[in-house]
Amino acid sequence: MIKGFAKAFCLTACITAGAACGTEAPAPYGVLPSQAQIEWQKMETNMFCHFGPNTFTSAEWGTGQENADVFNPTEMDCRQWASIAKAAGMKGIIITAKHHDGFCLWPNPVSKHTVAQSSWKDGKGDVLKELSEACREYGLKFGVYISPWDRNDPAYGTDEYNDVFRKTLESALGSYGPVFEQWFDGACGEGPNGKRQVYDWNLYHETVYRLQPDAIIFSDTGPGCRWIGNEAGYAGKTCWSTLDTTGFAPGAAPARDTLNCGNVHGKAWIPGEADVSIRPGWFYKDSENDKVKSLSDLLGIYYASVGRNSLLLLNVPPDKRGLIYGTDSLRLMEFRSALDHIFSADMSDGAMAEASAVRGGSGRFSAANILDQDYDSYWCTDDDVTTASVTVSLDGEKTFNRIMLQEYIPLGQRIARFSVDIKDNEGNWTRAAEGTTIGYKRILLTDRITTDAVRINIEKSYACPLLNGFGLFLDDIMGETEGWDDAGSPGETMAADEVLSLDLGKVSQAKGFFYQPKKRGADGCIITYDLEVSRDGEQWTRVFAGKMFENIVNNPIRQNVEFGQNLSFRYMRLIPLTSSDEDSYGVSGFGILE
Ligand code: FUL
Repeated sequence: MIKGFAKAFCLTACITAGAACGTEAPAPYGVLPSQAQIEWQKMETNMFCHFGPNTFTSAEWGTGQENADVFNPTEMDCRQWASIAKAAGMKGIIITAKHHDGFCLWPNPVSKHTVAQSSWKDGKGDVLKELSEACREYGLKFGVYISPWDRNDPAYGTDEYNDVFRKTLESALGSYGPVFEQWFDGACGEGPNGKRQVYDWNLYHETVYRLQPDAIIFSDTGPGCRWIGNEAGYAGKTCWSTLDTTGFAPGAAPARDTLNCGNVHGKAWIPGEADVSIRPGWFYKDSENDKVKSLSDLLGIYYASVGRNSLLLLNVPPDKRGLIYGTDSLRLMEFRSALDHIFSADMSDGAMAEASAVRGGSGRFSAANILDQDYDSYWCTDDDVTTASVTVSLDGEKTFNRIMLQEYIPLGQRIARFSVDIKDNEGNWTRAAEGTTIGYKRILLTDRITTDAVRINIEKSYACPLLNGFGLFLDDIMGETEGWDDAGSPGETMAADEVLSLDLGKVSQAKGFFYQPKKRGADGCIITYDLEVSRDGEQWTRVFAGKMFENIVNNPIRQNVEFGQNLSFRYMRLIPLTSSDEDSYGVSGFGILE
């Protein structure tokens, strides 16, 4: 990138203005990120790997009763995962070291349900060892997901379990080198004894920080970073990195909308992390090999996560061989090359920037700083100036449809409203885009624009604004508009106690059924249910009683449920027992699996 011109302009401005280049930097505003959080935010995209017994049983939530021998990858190669992640531009990998089924991918001495009890590699295998080594080899950071909810551990639901879990953390976090992120799932379901656990979060956090002082602790309330409130990978268009957590805890978090947008003036710095799977489910399933997200899905997710002040944690689940499946790997490569293609040509290269106000008139804080490649140089105004604009004169006419802005977050997140104007042929300014928060990074999607000048207007900021990055890009792959939030939710809305019925017209054979809630779980989804079938509509056979759609609330995708054998019937009815919405549930599909 040629941004030297901007630099030269900065120096000239400083000298000609005769300004005091020694002007002091602004004081920090509000709560601030830690150094570890700043480094974490700069990672931008990481890979998630869901791997464990569910990989082999096609479950989303294992029961914990699976035989350890179920886990038997035939060709596991963590170097393949790492090389793919690296080539995809990911900066780290987080592995499900222990999911809700309790199975540990490393020989955890305090568990009897681990790789050591399996016949995989004669009980001598250790996924965490292999993956942490592969990450080191490929220059990636290594992180772990360790679920406190454990459907296997006999102590789960008793005080004793908190200590078992502490030892589990010590074993996983103390044996494999640096861990950049500890992923805590807030889920708190029943253990094998039918009891729920009262989690000792203070103990867990203290244990993580003792062993990994720089680790970012993820949960739906942080403290290191927060769940973005959905498993579809999108942050709010307004996204504060600050959050109020008083009175909340992991698993008892603020409303999803709050997690999605954060709290303005929130008391803690807990930036958003958007997790989403490249497939419908979190674990690998043969049946989803043709449902890997498209390139434009992934680009949409990127803009809605990284482009909205969040980190993207993209799940790419290894298959039964213990390898990343070809389609997923190919899609990641397409994703990377698309991002490289879009973001390597910055239409603001060679531009000049001039601001309506510059702090102390100093070159140190001049507008040109938004055009250089130095993260720590920024434009800012005097303390009492909270509205200002920066005009960027391009090096000739340029065409773009993505506008990227960065706020210098080490001194706090301040900007609450901004707009971007462009100069038309007659020299008039017209509005091209507007937004609320910026944060670490904001990417605005616009129609294709051709112009030679752009003006950024900071319209509301809680303290003098600081911008350190700006870019203009042309995405000729995904199309022009955002589309992301606009998709409707086709389907029906049913009363919560209404039975879903199906008449196949004649007696037919089926190996299972499916239920598909509305997009993004609109109007609620059925969580637990009974399912009955009948040949004549009079005599009914109950196939399932009190069964649960696993993880449907967080990830409201089509649920395929197999009967375990072929059944012949003409009528089928799904009787909802509980729904995520008290009054209703949505349905966009209900049918048989043939
Ligand atoms: C959820 C879990 O219940 C899912 O199975 C998955 O691991 C997802 C990332 O987090 O809370």
